[in-house]
Amino acid sequence: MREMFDADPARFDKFTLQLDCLLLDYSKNIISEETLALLLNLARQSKLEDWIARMFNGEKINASEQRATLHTALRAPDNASIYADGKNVMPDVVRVRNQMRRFSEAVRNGALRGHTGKPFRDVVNIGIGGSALGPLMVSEALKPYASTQLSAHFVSNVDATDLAETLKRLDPETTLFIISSKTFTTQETLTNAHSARAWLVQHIGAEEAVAKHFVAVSTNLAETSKFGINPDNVFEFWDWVGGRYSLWSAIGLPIALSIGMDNFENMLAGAHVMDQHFREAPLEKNMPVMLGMLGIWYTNFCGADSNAVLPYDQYLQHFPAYLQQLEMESNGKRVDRQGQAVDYATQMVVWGEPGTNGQHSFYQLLHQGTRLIPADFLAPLVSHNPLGEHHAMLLANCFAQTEALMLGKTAEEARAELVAQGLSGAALESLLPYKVFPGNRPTNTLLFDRLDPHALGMLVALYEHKTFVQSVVWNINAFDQWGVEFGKQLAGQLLPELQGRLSGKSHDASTQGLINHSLVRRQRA
Ligand code: G6Q
Repeated sequence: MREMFDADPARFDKFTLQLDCLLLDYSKNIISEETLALLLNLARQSKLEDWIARMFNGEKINASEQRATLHTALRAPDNASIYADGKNVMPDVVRVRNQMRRFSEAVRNGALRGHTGKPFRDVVNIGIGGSALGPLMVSEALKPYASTQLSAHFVSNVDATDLAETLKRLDPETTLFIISSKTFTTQETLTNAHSARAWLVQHIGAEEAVAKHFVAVSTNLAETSKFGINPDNVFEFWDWVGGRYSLWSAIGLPIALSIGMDNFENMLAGAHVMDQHFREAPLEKNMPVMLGMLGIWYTNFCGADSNAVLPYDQYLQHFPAYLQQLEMESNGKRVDRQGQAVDYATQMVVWGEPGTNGQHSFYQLLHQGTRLIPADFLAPLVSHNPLGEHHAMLLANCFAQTEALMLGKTAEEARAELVAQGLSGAALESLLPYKVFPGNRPTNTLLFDRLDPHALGMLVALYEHKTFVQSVVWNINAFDQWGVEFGKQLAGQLLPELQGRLSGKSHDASTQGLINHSLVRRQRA
């Protein structure tokens, strides 16, 4: 890369894309113009343009579940017409958007209150995976826009600690629960929901309180009414919204409650800008296509197996975890669309932490480890907290890291530094190898003006579409999740044995040993 930058002063201009408030600099990648042209040929050969059109047009591209994939409809303007199964989905989308607006405004302005007449102060979202990670990530990211009157909490884990530690600090009279579950059959969510309900009823002393303190977001209206949730308090969504693509639907209700529906809709509008761009821009000017094809380059041509996401923004602290689900659940697949096992690598492991914290821990491996780890650096140009020199320092660190990863430090440069520090002879020679940085480590940099709802919407949609681009090239279905379903199926099987109610099924020696050990030790403990 050093040589390519030296040879071409226009490299930054050639290898950047700008859309609205978002700049993607992909010039610090191990690519030439020829590499890019070849990668785009691969995208064309994979019929990427057709697949993009098929997704936006509501075709059932999620073949193993026989479903359309229309999260893009959730951020389309009210007057759009988008069809799934021959039916325009927009009237339903708009109906639920309006319901979210009415409800969030009434809670926020105190018109809607708890059983004892007090306004709500805390909202607890009970949901897991796609019904939690998106709202959690966005609520944190857009904290500067959040109401100071209403705090959002997220309970996911079936580990009672999650619920108990959350409820410990809350007043039942002013707490609103949102049970978020597409299927409304997920063990963790229903267990937490029942325990939350018991907590509420016990503290308020009235079963009727449930109607005022519980709402649900689900596609399964039969199960929500079985739970006892008033149908007026159920926010619907549809099977063409995948769990990990659902934050734009009523699954985003905790976001709307926290930042208000206007801000929520600004986020939808940002995502829509990215949707239009993805749909219309030629491949060579298309941001999600570029990010996706660079990922293909490192995965399938350079042998990389992990991808770091490094937001230089504390508000984006949950963004890597969110992307982990988005990308790894979507493209962590080994069988292609024809049901054949693939003989090439698919999704990389996604991981990351906010900068600058990561610089003081795992960046060592990025700079001097033996692995190739492409990394995405993200940063806002303006901070919501303009305090002294902080933001300039943050940006300086971000840019300095991508520069150092690209340039490295040659033996000659390291030697000159050591000489300048007064070292010579054997002392210098023995230290020298440790001071050399190979460089040529690839990064993308994504800059946005500030982390506002619009920019965040663009950013999330960018990664959604990047994920789709890669699935097309890998010829896999990004929208099913049989591995997650498998976990759900396993969840209930062992329970009776651990409770000592059943000693049925024979297990492998390890699993049986763990069960036996637990039965004995749990009783003693
Ligand atoms: C998302 C996944 C998964 C799902 C959770 C919760 O794409 O399918 O993370 O969101 O398992 O499922 P429910 O919303 O049905 O409770």
